[in-house]
Amino acid sequence: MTNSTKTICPYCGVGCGLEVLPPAQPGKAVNRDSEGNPIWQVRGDRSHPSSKGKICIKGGTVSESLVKDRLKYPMMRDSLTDEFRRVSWDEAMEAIVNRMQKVRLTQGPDALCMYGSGQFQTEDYYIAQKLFKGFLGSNNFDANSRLCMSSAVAGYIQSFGSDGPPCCYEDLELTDCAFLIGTNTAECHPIVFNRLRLYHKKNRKVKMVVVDPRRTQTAEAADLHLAIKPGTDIDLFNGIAYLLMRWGRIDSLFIDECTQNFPAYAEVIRHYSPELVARKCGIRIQDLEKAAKYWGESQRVLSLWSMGLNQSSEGTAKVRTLINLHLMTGDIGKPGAGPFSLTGQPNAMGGREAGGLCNILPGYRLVNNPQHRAEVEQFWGVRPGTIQPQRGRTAWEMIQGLETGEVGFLWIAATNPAVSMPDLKRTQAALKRSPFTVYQDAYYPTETATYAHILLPAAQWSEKTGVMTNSERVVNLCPQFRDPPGEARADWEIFAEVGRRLGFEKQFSFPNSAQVYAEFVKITEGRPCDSSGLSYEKLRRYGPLQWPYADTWPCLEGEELDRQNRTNKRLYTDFCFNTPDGRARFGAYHSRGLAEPSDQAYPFVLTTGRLYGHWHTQTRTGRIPKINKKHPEPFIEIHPRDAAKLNIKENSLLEVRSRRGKAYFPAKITKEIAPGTLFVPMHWGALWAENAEANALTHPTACPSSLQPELKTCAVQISIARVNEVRNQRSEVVFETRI
Ligand SMILES: Nc1nc2c(c(=O)[nH]1)N[C@H]1C(S)=C(S)[C@@H](COP(=O)(O)OP(=O)(O)OC[C@H]3O[C@@H](n4cnc5c(=O)[nH]c(N)nc54)[C@H](O)[C@@H]3O)O[C@H]1N2
Ligand SMILES: Nc1nc2c(c(=O)[nH]1)N[C@H]1C(S)=C(S)[C@@H](COP(=O)(O)OP(=O)(O)OC[C@H]3O[C@@H](n4cnc5c(=O)[nH]c(N)nc54)[C@H](O)[C@@H]3O)O[C@H]1N2
Ligand code: SF4
Ligand SMILES: [Mo]
Repeated sequence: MTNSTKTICPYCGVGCGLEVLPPAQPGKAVNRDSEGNPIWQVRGDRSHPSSKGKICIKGGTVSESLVKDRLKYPMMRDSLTDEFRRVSWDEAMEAIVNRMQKVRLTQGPDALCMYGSGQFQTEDYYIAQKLFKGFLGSNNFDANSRLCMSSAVAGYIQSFGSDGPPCCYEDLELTDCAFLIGTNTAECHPIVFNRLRLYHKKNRKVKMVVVDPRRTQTAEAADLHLAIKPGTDIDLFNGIAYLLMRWGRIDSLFIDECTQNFPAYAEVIRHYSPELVARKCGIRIQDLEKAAKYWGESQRVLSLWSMGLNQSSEGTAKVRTLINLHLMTGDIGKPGAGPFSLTGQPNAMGGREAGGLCNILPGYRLVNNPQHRAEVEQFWGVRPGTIQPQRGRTAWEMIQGLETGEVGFLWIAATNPAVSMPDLKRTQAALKRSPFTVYQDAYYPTETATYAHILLPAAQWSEKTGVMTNSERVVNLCPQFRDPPGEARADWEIFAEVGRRLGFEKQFSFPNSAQVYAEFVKITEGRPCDSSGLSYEKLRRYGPLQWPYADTWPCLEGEELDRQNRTNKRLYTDFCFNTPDGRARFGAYHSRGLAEPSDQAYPFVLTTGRLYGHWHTQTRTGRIPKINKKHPEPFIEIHPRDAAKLNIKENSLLEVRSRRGKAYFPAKITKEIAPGTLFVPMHWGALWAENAEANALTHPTACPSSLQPELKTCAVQISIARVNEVRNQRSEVVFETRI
């Protein structure tokens, strides 16, 4: 084979290994997309430890998305009603730096905000933290992980003393019982799911339980599907705990030696009798007992979760009540067992390591910890007290800051909030009021570009070299193998140039991304996510490596790999946690339920989520014919009984209203959804369909601890739309505005 490059897939957090080959191969016709552009060939990398050569439709088609509709040059305009004009990088940078300085002077550093993304590479994240938190004195850096993983982060920190998923993918093939909760793994983490399903099929004793209000493809494969009512996860977990306690199926030694706060937890559990729990969750008592029996009788229980838990106004409590079950039965720190959050985006994990949320600092440190701030200040060589002691604005608080005028400068990069934020009409109105918005993306048009004063063209995966960490803490080097289009530049380079132009010449001069990474790993030294032994050179030589990976580890090929395989696959194998006394904490929580339950006026609970082929707001997958063919149109799932009551037929266009807005979707009548519940995919923003935005309906009420909004559910009413009221089809106007 010629010139193949090993990298990982830039879509989901599974982080599958890819091998890419140039479009032209000897003796073969040049590989081209549907428009005739030469495109790189992609296949699974068999040597990758996480995926062993397997990939899904998204990874397999990613190269088709890299050419079309790219933003190539910096663009600028004075007001949102003007046309964009092409400008030089110099002009764009000067405008940005002038504006930042002016806002800092007149409104203070708290008026500066950056909203980034789990689609950054670690180098991008790190330089953005250094710039904002270290040199501008503003903690207002938040990422779309706020909408995604922040409840998992808060749950891990509160239960274990630190962030960090304790498990690895090998556990999928070592467990006796897997609980999949609020995760449609089959569609959203397909290669993780394939590994588990294969093992489950081969081993009849192994149990798989799926907890999801919908009968998803994931649920289809389970031994037991608990179709709980949305928002009743805590009732379920506490109900399982009740039975395990009643049956004496708890690990008293582990509880005594390795945990704290069990008595308060046991006091809460007393209230969750099977009768009550079955009624609240809308499941049969026998099924609840079966789930508890599976958990109690298994030696090794693994739980996997994703947005069904995290995207909730009690997301942290949901995560912690699940972790409680692991603590109560000692199912952690050993092969095949533990609580395992499936990370959404390809490098949301790296973002957490680099401090990429408004409440954290690099190296799994916390903004509100004086010692952590002092350590980072010293490392960056800034005056003590430079890093603000309070957390910055969350993504939603940036929107609120635009409403009040407190935010004077907003920089959005690698995320499309004009589709993905809750309460979209409010979000869009706030973005419209923004005095100055910089939008740094790889594509044009996107919905958020509509609200930008300056567009900066980003080089994306394949066009820059950087590092990404997947769900199981495996760190991967993603080398550049194509040229960026036009004048596009890597995100970290853009941030570093702003740093230099602001006068921090020395601190932001890096000859290449390898040097950025070298600085980043040093700041993780001695921390739970210690990566100080990693470098580009090592990742090139040995391939993907898992953290923790300290600098003190001997550098012996083969032997070293073997050693690392034995020691760092799992966290907490010594049952010593990252709390001051080394003990994990039980969280004692009663359930509160949905922030916006259904009622007479809004009688349905709407849930939102994903489809197998599309990626979020479709900036990439919407441009791939094979994927569009698979999922051509938005839709709303409704149970046949509800449909019959309202005389709704298959494909009837429904008007769906919440307290905040409305949207239109053709009906898909299916028993996969429970009566009283509806489902719409999140993928169709204004560019891809008219009025089919899931987030026109959702609300921003967030978990008080993680500040993650409840994007999963809201209350709605439905009716059949009057004919011709709205067209609901792929929008044709989109590309008229193409640059
Ligand atoms: N194909 C595809 N894969 C992706 C992505 C994508 O866009 N497309 N995005 C990636 C990202 S960033 C993320 S975050 C992940 C998301 O991965 P998932 O979380 O698996 O995906 P979702 O479809 O958002 O939601 C999962 C399930 O939560 C259920 N749910 C809703 N409410 C509740 C509840 O109250 N309790 C429980 N237990 N379940 C509930 C929904 O019915 C849904 O089936 O996927 C990643 N992978
Ligand atoms: N209703 C509802 N809403 C949701 C969710 C839900 O389940 N339901 N899920 C939430 C979750 S979990 C997530 S993660 C968000 C995702 O929401 P978004 O972050 O808005 O989704 P994406 O479409 O992935 O946007 C990523 C953008 O980054 C650009 N990009 C890709 N690579 C690069 C790069 O290297 N540099 C730069 N600068 N740009 C790049 C892409 O072109 C794209 O425009 O949506 C959230 N919103
Ligand atoms: S499972 Fe995720 S990482 Fe793997 S190929 Fe599919 S989208 Fe990419
Ligand atoms: Mo996500």
